[in-house]
Amino acid sequence: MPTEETLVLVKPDGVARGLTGAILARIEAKGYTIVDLRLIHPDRKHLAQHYAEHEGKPFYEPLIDFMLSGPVVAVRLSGERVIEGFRSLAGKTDPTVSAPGTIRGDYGRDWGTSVQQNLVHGSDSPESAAREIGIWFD
Ligand code: IDP
Ligand code: MG
Repeated sequence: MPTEETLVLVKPDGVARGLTGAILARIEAKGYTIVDLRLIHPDRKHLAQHYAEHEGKPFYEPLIDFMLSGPVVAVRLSGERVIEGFRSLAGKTDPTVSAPGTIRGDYGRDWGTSVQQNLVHGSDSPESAAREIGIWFD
C-alpha cells in the first residue's frame, strides 16, 4: 500500500501571524514528508469546493470570509497514518480548549470571532484527503 497523504492548510491567521515556519517545523519534527507546498490566494469558488461539506451551517459564511482574508499555505504531506497524526498535532477544532502542546492549543484562542481562527486545516479521512489534494494541487 502506498504511504498515506493528507492536505494541510496554514489558514490566513497562521500566515498573517508569521507562524507558518513554526507550524512546518512541528510537522517536520514529527517526521512527515512535505511532498508539495504553495502560497495561495484562494477565491470564493475554490473555498466553496474545499468546504462543501459545511455549506448551510451557521459558521459557513463567516468561515469563507475569514479564509478569504489573506493568503494560505497549502501543504501536501505524506507518512504512515499522517491524516490521523496531523490532526493530533493540530488539536481540537476549538483552540480555546485544544490541549497545550498542539498547534491550536499553543498558538490559538478565541479572539471574539468564535472558533474559526484556528490556524490550520487537516483532512479528516483518506477520501477527503484525495478530494482536497485535487482542489489545492491540480
Ligand atoms: P476541523 O477543522 O477541526 O476539521 P470542522 O468541523 O471541519 O473542523 O470545521 C471546519 C472549520 O470551520 C474549523 O476548522 C473552524 O475554522 C470552523 N468552525 C467549525 N465550527 C465552528 C463554529 O462553531 N463556529 C465558527 N467556526 C467554526
Ligand atoms: Mg474538518
